[in-house]
Amino acid sequence: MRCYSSADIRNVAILGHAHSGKTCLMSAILRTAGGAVANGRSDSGGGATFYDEEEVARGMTMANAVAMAEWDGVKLNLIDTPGFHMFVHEARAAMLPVENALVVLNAQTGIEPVTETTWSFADEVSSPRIIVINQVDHAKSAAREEMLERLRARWGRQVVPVQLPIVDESGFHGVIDLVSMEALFYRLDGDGRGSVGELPNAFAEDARIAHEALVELVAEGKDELMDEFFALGTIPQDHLVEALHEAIREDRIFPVLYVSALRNVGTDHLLDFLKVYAPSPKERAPFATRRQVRHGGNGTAAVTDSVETVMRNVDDREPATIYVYKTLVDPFAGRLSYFKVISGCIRSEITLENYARGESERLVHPGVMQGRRLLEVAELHAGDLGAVAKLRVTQTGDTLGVKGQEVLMEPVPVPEPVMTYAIEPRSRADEDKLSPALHKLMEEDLLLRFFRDPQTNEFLLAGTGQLHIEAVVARLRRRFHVEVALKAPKVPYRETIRASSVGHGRHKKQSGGHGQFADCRIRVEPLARGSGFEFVNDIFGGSIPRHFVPAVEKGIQESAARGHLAGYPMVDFRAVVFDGSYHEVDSSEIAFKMAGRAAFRACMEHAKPALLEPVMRTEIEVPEECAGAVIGDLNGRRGRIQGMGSTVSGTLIHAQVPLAEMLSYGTALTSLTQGRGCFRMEMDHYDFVPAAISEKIASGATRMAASEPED
Ligand SMILES: Nc1nc2c(ncn2[C@@H]2O[C@H](COP(=O)(O)OP(=O)(O)OP(=O)(O)O)[C@@H](O)[C@H]2O)c(=O)[nH]1
Ligand SMILES: [Mg+2]
Repeated sequence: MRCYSSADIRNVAILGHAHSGKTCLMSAILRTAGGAVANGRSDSGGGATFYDEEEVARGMTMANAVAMAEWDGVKLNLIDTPGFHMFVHEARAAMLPVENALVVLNAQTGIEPVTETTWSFADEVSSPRIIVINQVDHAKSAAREEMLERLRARWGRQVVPVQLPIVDESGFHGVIDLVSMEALFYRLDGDGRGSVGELPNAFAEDARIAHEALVELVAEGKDELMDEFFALGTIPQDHLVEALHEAIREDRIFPVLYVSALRNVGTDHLLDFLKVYAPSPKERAPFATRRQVRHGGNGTAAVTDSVETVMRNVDDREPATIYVYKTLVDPFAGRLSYFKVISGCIRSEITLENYARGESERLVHPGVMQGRRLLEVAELHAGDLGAVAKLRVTQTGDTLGVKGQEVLMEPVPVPEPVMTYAIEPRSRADEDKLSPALHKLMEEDLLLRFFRDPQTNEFLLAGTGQLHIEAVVARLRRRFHVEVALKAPKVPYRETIRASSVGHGRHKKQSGGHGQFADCRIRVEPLARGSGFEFVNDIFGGSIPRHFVPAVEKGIQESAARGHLAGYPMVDFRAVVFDGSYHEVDSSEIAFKMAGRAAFRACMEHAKPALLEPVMRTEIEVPEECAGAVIGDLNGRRGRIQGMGSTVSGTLIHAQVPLAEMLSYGTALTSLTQGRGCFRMEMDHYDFVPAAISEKIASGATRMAASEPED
């Protein structure tokens, strides 16, 4: 495999709503460039970038997939991202390693909810955006001008076509390059390579107008180009190419291209476009990294640490630094770490420090990814995307670099999981294999959480929704041969208090030799939502020796973690220890911990404990005629409508709804909208559970308090 220098690399993330055709486009690109496993039509399931059977079975991308295409002297590193809302955080993680976002739209529907979300991810990092309108072959494609109007209404007048699609009675079979004014014609389901032909008369006038609009927009804001434009009525092609490249790099223009990924039309032109106009990693702004600096310690000054920002240019001459943006764990081949070369040059056998984990790692035979295959390369230059097998401790989000040149990249934030399910291993053997298998899956999937319910001792899996957890269960079976049964989802309730109260806890035992003695008085006070837990030591005069106070706090926290009403952790309160007594010989940390627990329990008698539930910020998109029924249903789910808007494909409803009412919302929405609605939700805040419901939850819960272990 050939090595490419930074200037000959293009890193591109493919973003967009579910089913816009991103994976299909990736396959079309790979087929056209000729490097991919040939597999017939570009949409067939086993494409180079479908990672596992779950994705094939469900026909959707669930995690970022990486492949590369060599095209006319450049290497394109492509990251195919999921468009289903449940996995959209992956698209966000894909933005760090790339310099370009290819935003794929479905020609029938245009901008959809996830298009907006992923657009905002690109916006966050000021990434250039190239808009690709796909599925132009479809009979129901929206009219070209109407679609452009919609895009401009949303994203501004920087949206400008650089191509015209040639659609006539024989369908979509060609494109006109609005820079060179050449027409390219394609064979449907062919090799994706167009042949230059005569510009059809019927399109000549449209092409001329569109060319002028493009030239004008590119020239705007550049005095010398404007002068040239006014003097000549146009800009010479080489100036136009250069200026368009610059405008795209600086995010001043969002170019629009047209393809049919399914029929492989327009693909080579898209590749040419990326080669000429998409910025290479060399052209990006330097990465801002952090470095911990130690001051003082020379005998007089105290040692202090501070953090400074270090800018890293994407340059081979800078110290080698890589950022791991994805991990894949294979039961046989082991761990595969996908990385971005932030700076420097990576060769086989290089040893790099993993700063955060304080370990060094040797990169043996690093290479580039082609789907699941690792192709070895001699060198990876600054800005390239690579991968390496069998790192020992490195995880997604870690930075590695040359010893003594410690820097850290800020990892891409991962949202909190919203749904928790209980799972039950089918047999003892399954139970033994469960935890190691899940820990491997969690390395790949940062949103997956695995823990035990302290109340029922059940195994719990938390993720972004039912589909996510079902896919994990299927992966456990297929990849690790672990069988588990999925049980009903759980709501992560919390408990809190509504009133202040005081409590007294005394722990006293006289059994044989040493006795045990501790005594404390505490006060609990409610705090604002989201405050968590605060502890205040208000002991004067040493009624409890200072070194025993942390034990009191520990006792309170342990008891609070088990809740009071229904076994859920208690939050948003302050505990103040203000008095107590001790015994010179019999007092111990354990005794004070026990007294802390007892005092906390005593407080609960008068602190008016209450249950809190998660309330979700929900967005539901439905056809206009279904909006009334959907809102009525939301009211029945204790939902509060926050606002409504209209989108291209219907009505968008914003609401806040308790998670407990949304556990099987997918099914309900499907039947309310005949499958045409979609929704997404994320955690907004915790709120009190209404009394009647709270009583039911409390009476249904297995109380642990009575059987609290004595340690
Ligand atoms: N007619 C037509 N159908 C297409 C085209 N591109 C994709 N499709 C179809 O659209 C469906 C979805 O395609 P995918 O490539 O899996 O879509 P995606 O954007 O990767 O979807 P997610 O991975 O879920 O985000 C498939 O059934 C494709 O056959 C196209 O150019 N024309
Ligand atoms: Mg896909």
